[in-house]
Amino acid sequence: MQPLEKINSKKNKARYEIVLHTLLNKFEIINTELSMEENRIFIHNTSGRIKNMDSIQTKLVKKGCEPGYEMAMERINDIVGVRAVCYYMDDLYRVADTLSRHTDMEILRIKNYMEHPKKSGYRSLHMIVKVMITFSGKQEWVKAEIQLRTFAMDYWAVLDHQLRYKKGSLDINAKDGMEIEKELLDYAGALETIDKKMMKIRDKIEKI
Ligand code: 0O2
Repeated sequence: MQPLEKINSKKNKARYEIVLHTLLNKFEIINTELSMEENRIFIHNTSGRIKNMDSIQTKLVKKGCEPGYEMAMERINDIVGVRAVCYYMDDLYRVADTLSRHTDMEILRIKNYMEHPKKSGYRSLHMIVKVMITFSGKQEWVKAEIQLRTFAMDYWAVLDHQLRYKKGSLDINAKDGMEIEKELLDYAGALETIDKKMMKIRDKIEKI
């Protein structure tokens, strides 16, 4: 078994940087293409990160895996992760569909947390993909995760993520902890309702 530290080799770091930029570039291309077709912008902002070794190790342990290099390659899909925040819920499908037509990318799995939100209330459209890059003169496929969210989904997830550090010390089975989890779930539902209403308003305006 090779040590997990191999993730941080110069070659791997460069490889992941290339994948990150390739995907962020795809978002820009798609935004240009869709705004030409529909006369409006689809993607408001994008971000991306390369997962650090500690997070990879924590995730492997959580999955019950030996924290080695091969295991990370096999089980961790989001070493490279990019996110696009879009305006409306149906924009996420449109962006995903446009991405799926890129021949240098293959969709391995779609996790539709809009249709099936996580029990925390988390909503988003995740795509596990493999991206083809040319690196050191050779073509290779590298796995990555794409997260597509609306503003509302992102707003909830960012606050939830921030609160999570504080929630970490809460006993979610204790009364207070359970109440907080329930409130966050309720607010995720409320934001989903707003997301749907905003889509309706957009359609109404477009008809006028
Ligand atoms: P970070 O900081 O975003 O990197 P799997 O490999 O499919 O078994 P995985 O990768 O945990 O499991 O899959 P999942 O749940 O589809 O995606 C995890 C990512 O989604 C998280 O990444 C978060 O970005 C986001 N996410 C999932 N659930 C929640 C949630 O309840 N609240 C918030 N705020 N975000 C969530 P990481 O690796 O946890 O962290």
